[in-house]
Amino acid sequence: MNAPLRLADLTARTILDSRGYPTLEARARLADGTMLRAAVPAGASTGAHEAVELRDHDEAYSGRGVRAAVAGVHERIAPLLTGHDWPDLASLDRALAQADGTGDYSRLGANAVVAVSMLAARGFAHAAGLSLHEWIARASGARERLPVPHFNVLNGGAHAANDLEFQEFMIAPVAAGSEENAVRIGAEVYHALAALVRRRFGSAGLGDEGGFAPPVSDPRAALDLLVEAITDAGYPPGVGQVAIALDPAANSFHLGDGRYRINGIELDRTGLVDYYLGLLEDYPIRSLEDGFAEDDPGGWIALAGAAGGRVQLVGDDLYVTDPARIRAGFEAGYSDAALIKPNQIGTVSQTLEAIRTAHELGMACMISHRSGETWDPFIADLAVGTGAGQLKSGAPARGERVAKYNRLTEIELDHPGLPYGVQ
Ligand code: 2PG
Ligand code: MG
Repeated sequence: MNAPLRLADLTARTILDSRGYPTLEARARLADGTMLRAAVPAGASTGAHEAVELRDHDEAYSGRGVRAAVAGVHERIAPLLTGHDWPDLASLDRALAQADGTGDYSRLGANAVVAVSMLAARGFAHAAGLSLHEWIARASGARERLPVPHFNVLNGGAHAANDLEFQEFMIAPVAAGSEENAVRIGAEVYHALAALVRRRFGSAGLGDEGGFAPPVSDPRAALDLLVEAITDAGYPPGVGQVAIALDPAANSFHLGDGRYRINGIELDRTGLVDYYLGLLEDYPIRSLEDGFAEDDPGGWIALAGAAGGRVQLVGDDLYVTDPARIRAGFEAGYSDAALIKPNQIGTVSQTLEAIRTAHELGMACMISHRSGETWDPFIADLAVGTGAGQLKSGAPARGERVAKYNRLTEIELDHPGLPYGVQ
């Protein structure tokens, strides 16, 4: 079933991401004339151990240009990959890693490498006569599943200009029964929230992921808005109904030494665990991501001891989609779930290995976009093909966010009968 891949005319170019900063799009042609494209997103709240993006650090785009990464595709990657057959994605991705030679992709740039790897995955799918999610399911040996979308409708932290320390407040229609219904619920709650925010605050800006950024600083005020919006839209808030998921992204309010500041109040590890327990008591929260900082293992262990089993604990900056870090974190008892972002680790093969590692350990996976996104819906196919059961792609608004949700409903339309829901 694994037909070989032969690429021609592999090129890259600079495009703008959803924040208006440069990112990289790769293009190539297959023997039958088919054109392949892939575009790479970029994070704002990045983990210290992520694969390294190549940025130009010159006068263009405040130093964020990607001309060197584009040049690397033309001068190093294209001569390596084009004009001969590749038997499978793993060997192509290994060749990319060897050509880079640094272990963190800092020579070729993880932005260049992941774009090419995503494009190659599309090529292998095409060569095998499969759609991308079907090919991913075969490559990863998983059973396909439509994920519960986690819509980030209130933004703070590094993604918004308000005073909310918590980065993401998401709604998850876990009982929607179908992707189409989940998207409808997400959009209706988003519009109910828009009306609520307008009534209460006059107007409010948007954050990077399309969620509202009202002038509140207390996470409880944001959670109250969410519950009210779910209710206003006519749905039942509840962990098994329309649930809430949080990504506090605690790196950004970690003062150091296990001390944190939320809404002007300083908390130690025990204080922060108690704070989260209070939120779990009062709100229908099903998932909590990066509740502690990536370099605070004591905090993670304390949180898992107090809240593990009651709420899904997700490691993002903590694991950076790295199979070894996921395994070590699981063995240390940090969390029971991993966030998955291909550009944190650098290739699609390594991303699939991270998901396989997590699933073999009995951990859950949530597939994720980045705060700076593009037209590319790759992660929607990744979520379905790996059967991860959960995906976050920001608000149910703005082209770069809905590209993913609309791809999920397209897959559902084309494959009636695919199961929906968290595993
Ligand atoms: C996160 C992500 C995506 P960023 O922290 O989970 O929502 O943000 O892409 O800025 O790292
Ligand atoms: Mg995160």
